[in-house]
Amino acid sequence: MSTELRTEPRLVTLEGGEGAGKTTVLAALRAMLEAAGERVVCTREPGGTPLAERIRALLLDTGHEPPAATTELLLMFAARAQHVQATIAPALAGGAWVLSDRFTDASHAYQGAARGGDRGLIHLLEQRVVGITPGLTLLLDVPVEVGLARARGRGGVDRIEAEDAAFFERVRAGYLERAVAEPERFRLVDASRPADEVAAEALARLSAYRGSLA
Ligand code: Z5A
Repeated sequence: MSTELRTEPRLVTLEGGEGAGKTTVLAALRAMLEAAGERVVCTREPGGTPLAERIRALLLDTGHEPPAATTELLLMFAARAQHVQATIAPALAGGAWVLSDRFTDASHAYQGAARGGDRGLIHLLEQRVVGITPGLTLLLDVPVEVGLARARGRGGVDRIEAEDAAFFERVRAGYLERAVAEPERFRLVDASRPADEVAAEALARLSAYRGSLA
């Protein structure tokens, strides 16, 4: 499907499966950009605005009727629509960098590849509802068993984290498929290594990318 998305060079996204270390890396990227004198907005999906955070709670809560797959998909995009309009677009317009812990690639990987959702609908929603794509996406890739052990070692499992390993294998394959399809946007980072090495590689990737924009 042809893309009608506008690339936002200062929108940088972190993606990966469970326990890949996105949250940890995000803090290092923010520190690097701020030290270089840039303004940075860190955000996450689903979430990133008060309303979108309420949608996140609905999506991840285990204590109510589980959403149907299409409901889950549409709620992810409802949260994203709000996130783009209320947080991301104003920050970019103001000249900030936006670092987002997950964005639309997550819907392709989780709702598309793993859940078996309608890929055509996901592309359509991306084009009509989101309209933008990151300039750089760091995909923190980690074997499923390693990531799950990290995430579950933290305690407290939400509705999506409770899926089985086969689901997360499909998530990983879905992300890798997207990275192969868009090599100019994605940088693959081997996230099975110690946290400081993962952060160092992510920093080097962002630094090189930022240099290429100058
Ligand atoms: N989801 C979706 O289905 N569709 C969508 O469109 C979107 C999201 C946007 C919430 O995402 C859920 O929503 C997520 C995907 C789905 N569901 N799942 N499952 P989230 O990003 O908020 O939640 P998460 O993926 O569960 O985050 P996470 O497990 O916290 O992953 P992380 O941020 O990549 O990891 P971390 O918090 O930095 O690290 C996890 C633990 O591992 C922590 O104890 C660290 O100290 C440790 N860690 C981190 N790096 C390392 C290394 N390198 N070595 C050893 N230990 C490490």
